[in-house]
Amino acid sequence: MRPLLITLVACLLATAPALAAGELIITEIMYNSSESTDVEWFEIYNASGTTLDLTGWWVIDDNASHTQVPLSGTMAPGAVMVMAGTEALFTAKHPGVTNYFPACFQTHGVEWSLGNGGDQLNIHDATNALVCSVLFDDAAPWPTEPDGSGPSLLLLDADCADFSDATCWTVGLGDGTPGVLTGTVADGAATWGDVKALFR
Ligand SMILES: [Ca+2]
Ligand SMILES: [Ca+2]
Repeated sequence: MRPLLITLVACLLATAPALAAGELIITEIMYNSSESTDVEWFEIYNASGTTLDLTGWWVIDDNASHTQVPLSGTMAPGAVMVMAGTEALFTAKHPGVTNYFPACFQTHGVEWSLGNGGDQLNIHDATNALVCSVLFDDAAPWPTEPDGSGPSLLLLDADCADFSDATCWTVGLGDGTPGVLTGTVADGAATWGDVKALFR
């Protein structure tokens, strides 16, 4: 192997590969719950097949001047995590759910919330690269039941090319299933194929 090629290969091995699209995805969004004060949250899923170190990663809504709210910790392959709007409201409604981030988007720095008329969620990695984006709406072709009737917005097609495509989303179960995929898969050992089968 020539020295230049050896150097190139060494560099590739030493550099963590960039996350491809669809490898960390938002799987459920509660933007307008049935309460008079919304109990907001969203759920993310590590579909990358590798453990992700979320140090330095952050999320923001559709307003770039809003506070960048940090993700944190690591996520094993298949792991699911929730970010709540307000911890007290979230834990009061979902007392059994413990896999949520310490930072909450309605109470970390300058408050922002998920608009009841549609909004955007953007997850960035530690290099500020955009790794997941969902632009959702409360009107057709988006499901309208999540707009205050109780259910969440639930990802239907995990292979979606564009997660802002309304056809990728459906109406969630009950008051949502924060922290577990469709309320049945909480097992980090589940394969991506298992999960995809559940979505179908
Ligand atoms: Ca809201
Ligand atoms: Ca869920």
